[in-house]
Amino acid sequence: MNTAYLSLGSNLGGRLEMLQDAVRMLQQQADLEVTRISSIYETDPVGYTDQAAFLNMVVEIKSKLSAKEILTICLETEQNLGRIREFRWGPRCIDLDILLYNNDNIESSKLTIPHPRMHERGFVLVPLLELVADSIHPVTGVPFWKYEEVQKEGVRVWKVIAGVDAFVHLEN
Ligand code: X6L
Ligand code: MG
Ligand code: MG
Repeated sequence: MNTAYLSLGSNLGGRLEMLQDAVRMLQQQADLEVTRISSIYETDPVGYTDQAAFLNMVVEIKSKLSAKEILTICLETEQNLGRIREFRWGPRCIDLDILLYNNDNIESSKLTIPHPRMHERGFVLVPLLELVADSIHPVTGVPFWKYEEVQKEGVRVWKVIAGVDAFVHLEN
């Protein structure tokens, strides 16, 4: 069994519903279980800053699938939720990125894991730290908690959720 961490983000449409629908779609996949979720954070946009604030969260999944197969599921989930890629770093109704896959270091044309800049991005790191505070970055060897200093600015807790089941059943 493999453990992976996915970063989810939305800044278009019903942001919370987008995150919920994405987690529901992941949960409905055979051979994949969403085991834990972080709190939901509202985060200032980075990269291209002239866009609406995001909701971001991180989920833990357990699966027998390969990282490549998980990537396909992430892209299909984005498609099913109607993602249209207008321009690089622009607004999106849903984004799913693979952050970690076990302690593997994967470098292929389509996939780089660990996500190369995750430890520089507060909107990724802060929710991830809720789930992996004691783990060590597979490439740098630095414990994740040591990155916490980096970028907590522009990252605010928006909603704390009791668990995966509470989240997928949460009414708005
Ligand atoms: C200089 C140049 C500094 C580029 C930062 C950072 C670019 C992040 C792209 C950067 C740079 C990204 C989200 C977001 C995006 C998100 C929030 C990206 C890709 N996605 N901002 N910006 N949440 N808050 O999910 O991550 S675009
Ligand atoms: Mg992203
Ligand atoms: Mg992405």
